[in-house]
Formats: sequence, structure tokens, C-alpha cells
Amino acid sequence: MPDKQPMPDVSFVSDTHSPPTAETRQDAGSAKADTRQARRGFLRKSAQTITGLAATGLAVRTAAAADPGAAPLPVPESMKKPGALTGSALYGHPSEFEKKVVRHLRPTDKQYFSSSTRSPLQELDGIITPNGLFYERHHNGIPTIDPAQHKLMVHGLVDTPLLFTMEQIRRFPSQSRIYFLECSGNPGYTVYGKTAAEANGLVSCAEWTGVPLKTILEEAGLQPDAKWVIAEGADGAGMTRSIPLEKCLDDAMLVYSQNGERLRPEQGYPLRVLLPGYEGNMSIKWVRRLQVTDKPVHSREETSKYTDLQADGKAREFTYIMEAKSIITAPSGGQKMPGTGFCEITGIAWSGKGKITRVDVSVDDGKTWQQASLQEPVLSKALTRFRLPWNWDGKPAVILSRATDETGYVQPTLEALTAVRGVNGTYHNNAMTAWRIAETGEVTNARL
Ligand SMILES: Nc1nc2c(c(=O)[nH]1)N[C@H]1C(S)=C(S)[C@@H](COP(=O)(O)O)O[C@H]1N2
Ligand SMILES: [Mo]
Repeated sequence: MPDKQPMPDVSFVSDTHSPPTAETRQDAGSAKADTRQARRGFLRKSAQTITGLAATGLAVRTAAAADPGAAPLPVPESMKKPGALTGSALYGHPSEFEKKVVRHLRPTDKQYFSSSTRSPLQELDGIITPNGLFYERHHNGIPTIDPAQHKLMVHGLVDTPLLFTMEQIRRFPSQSRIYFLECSGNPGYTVYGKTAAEANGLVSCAEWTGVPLKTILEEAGLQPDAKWVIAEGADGAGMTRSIPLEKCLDDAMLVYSQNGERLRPEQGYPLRVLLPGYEGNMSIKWVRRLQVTDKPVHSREETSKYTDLQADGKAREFTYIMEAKSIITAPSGGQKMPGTGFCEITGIAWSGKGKITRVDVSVDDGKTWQQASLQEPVLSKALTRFRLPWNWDGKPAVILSRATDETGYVQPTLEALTAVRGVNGTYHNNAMTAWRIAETGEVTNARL
């Protein structure tokens, strides 16, 4: 390639999306100013579509809008030769430059069988968690299960006990739904976490495909005194939980795929229960048995674990629903502000009770609030992406977000939450996470 030939101003390519003609190249000098003008107009126009930005009169000025000057855009190495050969039959991977984007494993001396990893929320855009970055929580490691051998038994208070192979499960009419999944221990009742992943990464969101649990239960036929369904996992923990029948007949799913491909082993391959909006531990992975009963079994997971000890010594039990929560993912802990001026504050919000209706953002540690815009579609019991354009003046600031859901429930501060619940419990902390921005641009957890 002729390296020396002057290349057109980058603005021609990016603004018009068409290759420069001889004419436009000749005119480059005068056209450059026009294009820059047009580009600013474009930025202004697109900026106005963001709620509040027009009102603030905030100008979007980023490094990309800087004058590239007279220097021709160099021809990169990637244009001088063919690229790598097609991956053929190999499974694809993210770019080699994205190697640092991995799940967070809380540092301990030892790797435990009962363990968890957190989704790198601060690295993700949109609302879908890529499968390789979906949070994990295992009580006794990840079993290896051959789908050709795996069976699901449905028994108890049913007309006909049934035993399904995976092939038989997949013959039922399927459905795909986008739902979040969150561990009730996210993040626990102590303030923890330098980054968004550490602070709240036991939440993820995927498009799940499977069969409504209702379909399978109706196939077996429910007896009149059926009230609960006990789900058991085929892992070394034999994890077992009692699920109220109403949930099983509502939006509960038996899931075999996640974001278009079969479940990952970490997420319960080949089959898991998915209970939208309920605490993660009830969505039994590697599910092998559904027993219909008239009462809950009070398994280990609903007695010694997953009850919430109150200040008065009494414990709340069967606390299914994950209440509204949100977290700013950028700028967030561990990141650095790119400079003063325009900065998009963005994050995720979710509620186990339905849709998020509103997210407010404060840049002065909760003294005043501004309403963020919500990315469509806003789905029930799914992550919702919010954004707020902001003009950082370079002064120290504490930023935080507050979610409201369709029931009118508003996400609390940690102080408000502990005033009601005390500090004995570990689960269901849906308090706000605040990030401190220092004058240097360094972002840290404001409560640590
Ligand atoms: N069989 C089985 N199911 C299980 C678990 C488990 O250890 N074994 N962990 C539970 C917990 S505590 C949570 S939070 C979710 C985690 O799901 P994930 O690993 O797909 O994110 O699965 C639940 N289902
Ligand atoms: Mo969990």
C-alpha cells in the first residue's frame, strides 16, 4: 500500500460513512471546517436525545472531537496484509486486548468448593451478561453432567410420576425470556468492594430458553393438595429448595439455554430451574428432581442458610424476592476519570417485583437528585441500563444511584436498611453503592 499518499481527514470517513471521492479529497481543506461544523451539530443533536442534556446546555467534547490537524491518517498495519484465517470450527473468543475482562474471584488463600465469582459489571455495556462473564455461585463445585445420561424426575402429589430425558424436555414448546439472576448474598451486609464487580457483581442477566415449569407440572397432573415443589440439584451439594406452587405456575422456567447457546456448566448444564426475580439460590442448577408436596421441606438451604436474622433474634424465612437495586458501573471504583467536562454516568438497575420505572442519580452524595434516562426496552425482572449526562468540573464528588420499581418501592440507603433489618443478617442488602471521585480523577468506594 502506498504509505505516502495523503489519506483523507478522519472526519470524512466517520461522518459520511462513504469513501472519499477525488472531489472531496481535493476539497479537503475547506470541507474540513464544514465537516467539523457538521460533526459538532451531529454531536449536539444526538446529545439532545439524552434526557436533560439539552436543558443543561452541556456540550459533548471528547478526545474524538479534537482537531486531527494536517497530518494524514497513517495506514495501520492491519490494512497492509490479509487478516488471520477464519476460525473455522473453533469456538470464538473475545479480542486478545480484552484479556483483563474476567470474572472477579474474591482473593483467599485457598480455592473452596463452596465459592463464587462476580461479574465484571464495570466492563460491561447494555443489559446482557456474556456467558463467560456470568456470575457463579456453587455450594460444592461444578459437576460434569452428560446430557445423554441426565434425567429429570417429577413425582409426589401428581397424577402420573414422570421421568424425562433432556431430549424429551426439549420436545416441549419452548420460550425465551430475558431475566436477571442475583445471589441474595450480593453484596452481604458489610460494605465491601473496590470495584463494581466486587461491590455488587453477584448479579447477571441473560436471555434464557427452556420450558415453562407449568407445562411440565401439568404434564404430570397436579393433585388438589399440591402446594410446593421441591427442586433438587444433581451436584455434590445436592442443593434443595422448596418453591411455592404459585411461582411454579407463574413465570418459573426449566432452562437449557442461555444467550442462545446451551447453558454453561457453571450455570447448571444441562438443566436448571429459573425463578425470575427470586433470590438466586432457589434457581436450582443441574436439576434432577421436582417433588410436589403440600408443605416446604425446610432443607439446609432454608434453615441454616438463606434466612435473615433480625436485630430481635428472630429470622425472616422464605424471603424470595430480590428488591429494587441499582449501581453505577461507570465511572466506578478502580476507574479513572478521562478528564473534566462531559462524562456519561451509566449503570444498571433491576427489581424482582417487575419493571424499573425510574432511576435517580446524585453527584453530591445524595443531597440532590437528577432523573436518569432508561434504555428501552425496559423489561420486567431484567437489568435496565440507565444513563445521565454529566459535566464534571474537576472537583471531588460522590456519585450514587437510586432505583424505583413499578410497585413504587424505592431503593434504600444502607443506613435506612439496617435501621429496619439490623446487621445480623447477610442476605438481601439492596442498598445504594456510592463512588467517590477525587480531584485526581481516581474513583473509589465512598463508604470504605
Ligand atoms: N444445584 C445447585 N443449584 C444452585 C446452587 C448450587 O450450589 N447448587 N447455587 C445457588 C445459588 S446460591 C445461586 S446465587 C445461583 C447461582 O447461579 P449461577 O452460578 O448460574 O450464577 O444458583 C443457585 N442454584
Ligand atoms: Mo446465592
